[in-house]
Amino acid sequence: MTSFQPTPDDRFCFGLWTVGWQERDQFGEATRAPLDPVRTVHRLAELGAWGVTFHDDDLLAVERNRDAAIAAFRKALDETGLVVPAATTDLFKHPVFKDGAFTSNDRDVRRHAIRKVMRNLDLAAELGAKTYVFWGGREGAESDAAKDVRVALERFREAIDYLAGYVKEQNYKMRFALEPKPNEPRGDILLPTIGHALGFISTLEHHDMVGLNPEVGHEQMAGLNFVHGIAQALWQDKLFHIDLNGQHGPRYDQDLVFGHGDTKSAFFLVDLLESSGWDGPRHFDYKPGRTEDAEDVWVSAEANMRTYLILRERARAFRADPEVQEAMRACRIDELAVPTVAADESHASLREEEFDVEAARDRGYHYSRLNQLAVEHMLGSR
Ligand SMILES: [Mn+2]
Repeated sequence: MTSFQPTPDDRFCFGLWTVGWQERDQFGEATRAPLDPVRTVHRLAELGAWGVTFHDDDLLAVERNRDAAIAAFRKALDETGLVVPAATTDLFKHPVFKDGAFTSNDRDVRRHAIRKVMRNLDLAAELGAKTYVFWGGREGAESDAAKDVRVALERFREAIDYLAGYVKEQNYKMRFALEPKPNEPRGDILLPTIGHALGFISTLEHHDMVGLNPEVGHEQMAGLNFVHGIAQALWQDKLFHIDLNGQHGPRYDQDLVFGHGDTKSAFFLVDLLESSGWDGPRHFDYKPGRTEDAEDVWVSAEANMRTYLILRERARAFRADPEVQEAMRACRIDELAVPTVAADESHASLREEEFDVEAARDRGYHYSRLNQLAVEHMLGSR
């Protein structure tokens, strides 16, 4: 029996803002005290995590002097061996960003936002971050009259290209990952889904170094299939990073523990990541519940990793089961990998081919059996 004990080889990492979340919401004040990032680094290392990520302002949770905070954070990283695979900028908390950062109607705010990112890019590069995440939480609107969306997208493009140019000029070995979200905190956020973001990236001058950081709950808030979104991002070589968490369908952003929302989708997500050979970090972007105390926070952190490991073991068992393999062949999954038209085939050969439509109409695909096998493996009954 596997112990489901995480190790650094599993490449699990957490944002400082996840376990450090004090649980302020629209209706109530914080239920937990601020958490010292130094303590977070040590606790995550003890739990078997591999890395830690941060927003520029997260480092100042307890120590308000930036240089002192960075020095203490570095020391904790050195002591534990935890790495910093990614970092990001807080462009949403301060009231100055109330109309957005890169797309605020106020030009001075847009310039301030770009400066704030550049400053943290330097720190992220120093700490060895390979990915820089952009979540445009305030880039959006509540009124379609108040924002010229075409122009806002042009400013968004300008900012990302400008910053990508900066990274290239500084020779930082870093790529950008855009994080789509449909709404919250804005009524409507720009680049709301994986598909919108992929379309946007194709317009960039520096599109080669810009990909995605999709989050489970963000796509599910829009009623979309996260596994399909990740599959398309992988197919387009644009999955640069991933935010794992849980969500119960279209509603407010829940940021539950990974697997504590739509567990079946989580099973197929792990199956996809593992079977595709994706070698990026397994990054958790969740929030411990409002009901949880200072110790419960670490129980919930561990739960993310355990759930991933359990689902990984279940997904591997699913793939390895001869009955599943036989069921997949019966579903003709392998046939989808055969090009529809052969490379050397003439147009006439396809046009003139005889085909018995009536016989094909009656052929079943036998998906129920395969789906049930997946459910049984997921539930541990096989
Ligand atoms: Mn979220």
